[in-house]
Amino acid sequence: MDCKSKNESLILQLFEVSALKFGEFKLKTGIVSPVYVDLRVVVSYPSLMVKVSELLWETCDKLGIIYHTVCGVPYTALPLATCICAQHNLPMLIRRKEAKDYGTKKMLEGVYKTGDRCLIVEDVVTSGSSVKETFDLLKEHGLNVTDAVVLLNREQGGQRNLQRKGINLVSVLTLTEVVTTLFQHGKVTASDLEKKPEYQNENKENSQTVFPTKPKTDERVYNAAINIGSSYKERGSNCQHQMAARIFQIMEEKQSNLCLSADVESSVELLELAETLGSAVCAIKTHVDTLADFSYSVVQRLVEISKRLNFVIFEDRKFADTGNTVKAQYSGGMFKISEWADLTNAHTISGPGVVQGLKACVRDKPEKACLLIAGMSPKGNLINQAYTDATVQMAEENSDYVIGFICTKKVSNNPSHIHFTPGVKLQVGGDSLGQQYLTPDEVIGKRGVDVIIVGRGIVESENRVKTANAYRAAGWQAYLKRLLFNAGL
Ligand code: S5P
Repeated sequence: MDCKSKNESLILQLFEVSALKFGEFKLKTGIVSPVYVDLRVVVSYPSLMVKVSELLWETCDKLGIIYHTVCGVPYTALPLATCICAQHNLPMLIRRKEAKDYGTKKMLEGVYKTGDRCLIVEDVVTSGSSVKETFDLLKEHGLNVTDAVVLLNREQGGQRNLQRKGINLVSVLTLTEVVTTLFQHGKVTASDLEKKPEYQNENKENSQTVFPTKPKTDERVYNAAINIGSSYKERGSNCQHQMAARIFQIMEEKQSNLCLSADVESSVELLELAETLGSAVCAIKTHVDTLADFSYSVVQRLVEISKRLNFVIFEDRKFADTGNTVKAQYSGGMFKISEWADLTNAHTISGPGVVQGLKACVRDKPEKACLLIAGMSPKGNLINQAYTDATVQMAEENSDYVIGFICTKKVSNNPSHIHFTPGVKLQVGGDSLGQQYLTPDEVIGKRGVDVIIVGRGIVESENRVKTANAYRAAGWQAYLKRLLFNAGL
């Protein structure tokens, strides 16, 4: 079994024995969290305990360090350390939580020499304070401690806090991985992870107690600036426009916030992309004017595929003229975009007339919708904050047709608005013509947008299906992580 499937089966087993629970739980730090991890129950399942200790060992074994001894952080990790030591013939140390008031009064039990290299074992790390206490005690006793291995890193600053003290923390699982896996297996839903308004304030106060000097570590900054606590599902059920509701629903159903930018020159290639990648995406974005062999039957085929594979068609026409002209461009010419595209987009440079003109074409088609361009990805583009603000205002005034934005960060606090972001690749970078790329984690997680638009990252890859699935997974994982952190973990 590879590492990923071992982790997957472990997560499912931990869930089965209620070591992972979803609800509302007050943590030791005072924070109210939707996820509670209680690994104490593992002692009641011997085969699971052995499995956990093996995975802990495999994880730290990769560091290639020889340890003389192992010390578990009391209490849950004690049996885990015991299993590791018994299986790998290593001496163990026991840290006492309180000194005996008789006898030796020792805080550390076991046989060791000054300078012995000791591995710390822990079940869950949140802020890292328990590992730190064990580390301090071992150091006081002259042991050489550089590493700690943990079953679950809750990704709430522990790793960074420990790094600052010179402790390298390695983990078998992260909370994001746990939640993503349980989500994929239908064991947890987005609403299980949502921010409960009643405990937002409580968390705000208590977060100070976790990191008194620097409340927001890099890991926590993930959520903090952006307050989009609701899931796509929740937002979809509360929005008025049917196309917005449909997109939110598709995202939730397909677990995909990926829009493929199918920038190709041949109709055959466009349809092939739609057939092969349609099931992995929530939308396919076209530039039909780049097709050398456009014919209306191609878009009819595309519509048929979109219905079958459940995605929306977004023609990236970027209308920018007077209302009267865009009206003719949208409904007429050889493309007749308003007939087949579910979604299109417009620049706001020419003022609200552009939206009025577009809207006039689809009065009898209330499902059609538009995104306004509130921000752009290329270097040196001329959009500034005032332009963005005016664009958001224009969207608010046309909510019967405008459902969101093209942007590079979240621009609107209206939860019905969907933020689509182009300029996305798995690695940051750019092209020779000014395009700039950010990662899914950056735009969904840190900048709070909803949909990643990916073109060449997928289209130019060797294996488009595999790559599209990698983008889909990255986008979805960033969304789940954002939900988790917004919930105040
Ligand atoms: O600011 C923008 C707006 C858009 S819609 N920057 C963009 O790149 N786009 C479009 O997204 C662009 O026209 C292209 O179709 C896609 C990005 O493609 P990629 O190959 O660079 O991922």
